[in-house]
Amino acid sequence: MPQFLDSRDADFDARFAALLNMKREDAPEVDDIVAGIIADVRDRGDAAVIELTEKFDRLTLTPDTLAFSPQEIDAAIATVPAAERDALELAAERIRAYHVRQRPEDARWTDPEGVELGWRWTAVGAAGLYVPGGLASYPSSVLMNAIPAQVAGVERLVICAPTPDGTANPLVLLAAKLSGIDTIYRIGGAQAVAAMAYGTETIAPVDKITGPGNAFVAAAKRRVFGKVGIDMIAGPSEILVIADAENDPDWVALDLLSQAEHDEVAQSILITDDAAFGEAVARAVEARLETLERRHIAGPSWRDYGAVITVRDLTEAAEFSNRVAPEHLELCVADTEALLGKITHAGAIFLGQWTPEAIGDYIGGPNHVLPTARSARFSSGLSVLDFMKRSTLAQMTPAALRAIGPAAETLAISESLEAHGLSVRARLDRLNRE
Ligand code: HSO
Ligand code: ZN
Repeated sequence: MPQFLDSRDADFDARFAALLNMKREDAPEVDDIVAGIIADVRDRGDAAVIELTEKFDRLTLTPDTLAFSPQEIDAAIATVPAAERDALELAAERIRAYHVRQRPEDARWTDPEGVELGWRWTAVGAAGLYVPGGLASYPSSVLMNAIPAQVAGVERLVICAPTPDGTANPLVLLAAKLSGIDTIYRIGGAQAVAAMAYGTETIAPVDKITGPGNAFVAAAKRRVFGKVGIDMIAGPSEILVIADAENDPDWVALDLLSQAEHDEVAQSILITDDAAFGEAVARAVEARLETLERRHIAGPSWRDYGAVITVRDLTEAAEFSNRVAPEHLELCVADTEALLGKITHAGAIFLGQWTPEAIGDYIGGPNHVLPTARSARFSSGLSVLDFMKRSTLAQMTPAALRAIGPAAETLAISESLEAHGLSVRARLDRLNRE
């Protein structure tokens, strides 16, 4: 059974706080091992990567076979059934169209003192995308990471995707091809992250590494941060549904289960203003759990971390949702716009009962790489901007320097930075002589 909370209950505040602070991730202590792997790859390059791949993935590679050949990629892609190919192509198109709109504008203006100011955006030079092997090897995540990079204008885009025992996922290769990936290396783990960050004889280093991975990959990304940029470290998935009684309990149950099935420590929460509806949803979840293929994952997630919260009204629902700051938020209410106006923290918001969260995972257009573990309070999902950076621009004229230069000189003197002050004064003196 999930937890049932009611905002009218005396112990509500304490129980809600406990729900917020629930520890769902038990990060294993892998940092020392990862440090060793990174040092080894930095020292010995390809040789280390090849040895570690043999050890962890039981796959024997040479520098020439670290990457898939174009023939191997095409042969694998040819096995993808037409329906899946079409679906992936539609997804890629829609994700691209959405992300094109995120391209930022440069700006340039002249202020009242005559100073020309502005900024301009440029793309990261090279990006590396990590794709996990095994259960969480999602083609949709390849699109979600690679397309924003491509739209940003990243020139070189590579993937590292481990192929334990040599088995590659053809859909991952197709997704890579659809999103403009240049090279796919069949390596994984901390060794792949180290190779992308520091480079080897065969693998050219990149400037930014994104994509999900296991504890080793996460620890490696943390360690190479600074040498390269990284995206956020993704935690287990979360969904919060705010629903009134005018919903089909089975639909809401399935939406809750759609994230519960990702991970035994995923969290699904329902907030409703109708207690009987909440109970109906909980019953529908139990009924679905009897046959769901992934019931061994979704069941524990729902029972250990799931919650049904009854509130007095939708204003209260928004308030509690904001405190959770969920990765995914569904607003299944009659007046979605009114409720949306009260929402301040959520990674991705799905409006109305015809918008299951799974649409956002695959085909809607917005990104599915989103802030977890309440980090939607201060961060956003992956976007084109994550693969770009902004240079500021300033251009003075003699008149502008006369107007604002003396204040710079004053501040420089007050900070005891003489050369700073003199760099301004030398120019002002020349103007005064002319
Ligand atoms: N909901 C997951 C992403 C995903 N779902 C991939 C299906 N495939 C994390 O936001
Ligand atoms: Zn999902």
